[in-house]
Amino acid sequence: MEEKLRELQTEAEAALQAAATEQQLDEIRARYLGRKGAVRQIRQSISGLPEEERPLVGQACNKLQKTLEKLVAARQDALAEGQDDAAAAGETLDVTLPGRTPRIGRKHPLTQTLEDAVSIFLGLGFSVAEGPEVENYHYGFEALNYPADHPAMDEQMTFYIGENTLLRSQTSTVQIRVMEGQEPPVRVVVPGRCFRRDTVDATHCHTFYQIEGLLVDEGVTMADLRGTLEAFAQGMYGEQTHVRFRPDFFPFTEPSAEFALSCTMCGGEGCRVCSDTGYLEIGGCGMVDPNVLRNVGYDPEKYTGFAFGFGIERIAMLRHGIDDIRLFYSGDMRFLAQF
Ligand code: 2NL
Repeated sequence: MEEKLRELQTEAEAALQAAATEQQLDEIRARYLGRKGAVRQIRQSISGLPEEERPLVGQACNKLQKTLEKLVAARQDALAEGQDDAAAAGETLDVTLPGRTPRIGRKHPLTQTLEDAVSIFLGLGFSVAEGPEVENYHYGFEALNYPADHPAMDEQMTFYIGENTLLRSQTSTVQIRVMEGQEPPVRVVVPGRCFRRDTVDATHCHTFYQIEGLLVDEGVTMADLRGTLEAFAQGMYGEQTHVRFRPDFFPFTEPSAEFALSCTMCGGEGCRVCSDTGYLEIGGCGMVDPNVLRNVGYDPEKYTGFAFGFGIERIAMLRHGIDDIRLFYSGDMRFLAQF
């Protein structure tokens, strides 16, 4: 029996020495020291031994159990220490490695152009107003002097969320809110996102950015309008730029004009960008219709005003030579990283 105990010890020592993980160590512990382990089995066989051998074998079992418990604990410490070392080795900082350059973001090209445009108007004495993208019929159309049967109000052109709730198709809704809230003089520009049920192509998108301007005071004329737009055009594209007005129609201005700029690419000579016309159509403008002034409680006999509106995408496309509006909304970093 003593022989057997010695063999067991030798075998257990070898197994412990070979244990490489906590899990293996647990298995070995169970095999020798567990409830069904080898030491326990020997203890259970003691009752079958001759009377005089029993105490000796019992003592030997106790000794073996203690020895193995110590060896298991020692091995456990060794393994834990080894794991700490391995973890520490993984965290080593190699200061000779080249650094990782963080990618620096930038403003979207539309944001850049929008901010530059706003900044020109701030320089001309305008302030900035903003308002909701979800509007109602009153601000979207009624206050702007749209007749009840105007096609722009049709579901074919405007996104409706409810009977009386729609996505604004221009930012004029905000100018109405500004005028309702104060007396003249009013001098605001309103940048913002607008929505129209347009089919998406190289020059149209259902979601786009606009800037509209509004100035109402005593004695305001169309010459003030023209001078303002020319100052903007020259600030954006250079001193050589000039403005062309042509008659147009909008429900909210009378008279109304389309405004174009001398071509920013060819200077008016004629090129592909201006389709050989020498001009680029940019937006619309006019003198605020007396009905609109009356709708917000202003006296059209006392006050006159001008207003204009244009898309930011077109301004940015001309600035950077971009020929497809969809690129702005593609999220393609190869495009965006150029600006
Ligand atoms: C265009 C034309 C325009 C206006 C916007 C306006 C606003 C009020 C009163 C009168 Cl509250 N007018 N805005 C006037 C003329 C043209 O936009 O082609 N936009 C892209």
